[in-house]
Amino acid sequence: MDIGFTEELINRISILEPTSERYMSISRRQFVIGSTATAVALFNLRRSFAQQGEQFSNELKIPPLLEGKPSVNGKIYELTMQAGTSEFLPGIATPTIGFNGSYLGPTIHGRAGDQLILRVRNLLSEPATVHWHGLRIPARFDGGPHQLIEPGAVWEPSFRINQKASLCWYHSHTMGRTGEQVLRGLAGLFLIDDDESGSVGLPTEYGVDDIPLVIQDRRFQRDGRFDYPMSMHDTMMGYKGDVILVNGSVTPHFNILRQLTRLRVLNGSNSRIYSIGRDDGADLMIVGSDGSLLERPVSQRQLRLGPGERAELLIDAKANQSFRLMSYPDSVHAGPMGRGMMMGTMSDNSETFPLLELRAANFETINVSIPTKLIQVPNWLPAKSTLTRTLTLDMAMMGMGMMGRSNLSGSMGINGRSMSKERIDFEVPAGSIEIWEIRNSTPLPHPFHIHGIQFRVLDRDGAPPLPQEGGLKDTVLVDSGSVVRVITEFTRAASAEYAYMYHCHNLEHEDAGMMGQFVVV
Ligand SMILES: [Cu+2]
Repeated sequence: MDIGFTEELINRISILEPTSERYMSISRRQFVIGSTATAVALFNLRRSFAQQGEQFSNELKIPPLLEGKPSVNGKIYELTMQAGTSEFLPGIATPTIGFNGSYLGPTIHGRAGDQLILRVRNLLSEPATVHWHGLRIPARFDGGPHQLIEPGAVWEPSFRINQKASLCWYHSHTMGRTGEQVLRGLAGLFLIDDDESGSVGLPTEYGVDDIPLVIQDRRFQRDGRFDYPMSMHDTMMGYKGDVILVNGSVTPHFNILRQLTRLRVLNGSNSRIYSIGRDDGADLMIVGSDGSLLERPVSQRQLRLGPGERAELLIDAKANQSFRLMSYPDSVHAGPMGRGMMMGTMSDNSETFPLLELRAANFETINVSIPTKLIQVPNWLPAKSTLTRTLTLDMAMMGMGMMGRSNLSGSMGINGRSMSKERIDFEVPAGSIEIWEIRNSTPLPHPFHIHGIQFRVLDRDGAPPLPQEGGLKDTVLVDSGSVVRVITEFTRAASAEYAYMYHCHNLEHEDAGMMGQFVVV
């Protein structure tokens, strides 16, 4: 087993040579990798798709908006988890699962102050949970691993939205099976509006000039099924696909209808980190993070987005202009081990590939002004914090010696312990402000997520947070060897029965035990 992992890793390193081609679809790269008959067959399956994909002939799917039905107790949202098939590759049916459809789910739409009732029905043949990622709600409604919905059962959490306008999301959080269930389709968006965000001059017409983008990567087997083998490599590095889906569409295009278009991007992938940029040399204008808008727009060449993170972009287009959103190789190399033999390929995010083509129609270009000020982002003073809590992300790597601590029961953990549903890792006093210092002692980057709260990033290795991190966040990338400090106030209750989770949002790492539980009392 040890040798197998090492050999596989070395094989990959020799494969992932830099390419001089401007675009090289990952599918073609896979062909270069493939030497067995199976790989060639896979390539043949994909070749027509890859060529078609490069013309971006698929129109971007937009998840339907789900509005709540008014009732005396609040707005009722009906969600049904169901199985079906989806056609991602032409003429090929892929078995998938989703909410109110066969893949992904509708975009739940609510406003700050709304009382919601979410009626979640499970028509799958397996138990699942639904976690409301980014929502500041009591833990008993949070949908963590303790809140299994059995086949045929209905779960009906009810809570008030009490947070900033933002793009949150919902997804399976089933113990040990989150990666697989999200991969098959159990995820959707949760869009929160408020008066403040509606008055700053950003586009707000969903599907017209306010466009959600759920970015995911998948591998397919020859028969069309998703390939999720959970090999040692996939567990350690996280699952990486070679076909990109945006809202379930393969290499799609979107027709820009207005001069200003807002793109709300969710990295809904299991483990891939995207470095998003435009292929026409223009900067990206970033206006929002996970849990709020930023205080003012930020221009950057690229936007690095880890699994579970969101960002809002503003596209200022000219008529008849066409360009692509790309993902570029991750500029942050792996840790100490990565700098030597691994040449930065340790994290496996080294490819360049297109995500989406944006085509501006022949609209009338007028000088729409871009807002220079957005919102006041809530903040907490470090001096008000009562505790700094250190959380060290650890992993054991077979065949490569132990990374981090040595007493892990699974292969991944936090502070030397793998996740156990039976163990509460710590208690946070209700109403207290705490600084959490997240240390990464592994050779891989980890997107760290805390349930039930939104935080501010205080610093990265002592330096100020990235400009794109200036809004509220619930998930933050912590690179190998790095220390990231976040601060927040814990206002919502969590009992031992339904604790809050904190974990790596690389779903393979989460399923392998890089997760813990805390209560707020
Ligand atoms: Cu991780």
